[in-house]
Amino acid sequence: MSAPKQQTPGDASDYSPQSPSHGPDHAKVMAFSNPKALIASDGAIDAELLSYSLSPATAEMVDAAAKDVSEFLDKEPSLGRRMYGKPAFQRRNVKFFKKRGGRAHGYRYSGRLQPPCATTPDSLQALIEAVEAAFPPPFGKEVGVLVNEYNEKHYISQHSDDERGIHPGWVLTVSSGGRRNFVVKRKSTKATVASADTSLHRALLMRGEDFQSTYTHGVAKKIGVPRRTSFSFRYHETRIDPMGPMGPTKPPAN
Ligand SMILES: O=C(O)CCC(=O)C(=O)O
Repeated sequence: MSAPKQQTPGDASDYSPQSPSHGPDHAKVMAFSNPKALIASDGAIDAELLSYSLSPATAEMVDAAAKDVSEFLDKEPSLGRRMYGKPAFQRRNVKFFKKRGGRAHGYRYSGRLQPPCATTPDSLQALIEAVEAAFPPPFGKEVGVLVNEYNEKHYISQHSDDERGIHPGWVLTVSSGGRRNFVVKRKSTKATVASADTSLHRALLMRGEDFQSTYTHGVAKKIGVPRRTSFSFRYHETRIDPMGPMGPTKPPAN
């Protein structure tokens, strides 16, 4: 049997959102509550997919932020490389945001650094603050958010979020709009281990130091559904250490 894993920030001891300690009904007002494991850790592998309930106020905040960020997103931005002889571009609209006054450099994925948007709308600022209050980042890191907006033909291929500059054991994806399936597959077998309807599971936490090395996740296209916006919150380093342990790995194909 393998030795118990060492705890890292974001491990089981601290995945419960911080709750106000007073008031009879505090569960009702908690921004994120009632975590349910859609994928459970099995003892040897520290990797869980947890679905959180959103409070009504948080759900409203997410929907407002989805509307407010749309104008700032890069529409199907280039991947800066060619595939099958043609310029490759991302099959969705994207932008990285940080909290106002924050120091996150940006989000490095697909071999490129997405710098933070110069504007963080009020609704998104409130949402980042709610996430930070519920899931306080470890020392030296702060919450940043990659927004992905999908029309019915948009998608994100199966991939892992194991690039440098982020904490590898904590990624929270919060959804607004059209119903999609957030699919998690085991890397070794390609078997699907979870397929979460994002209109029912609006806040999904990929937690655990083995999650990204064990699984891939992705969202397939779905014709006929309304636009969906996702907010992928991560704990970002406030500077990127090129010698750090989280070197770039295989990016999503698009
Ligand atoms: O839209 C989603 O929920 C997935 C986003 C995602 O996989 C990512 O930002 O890496």
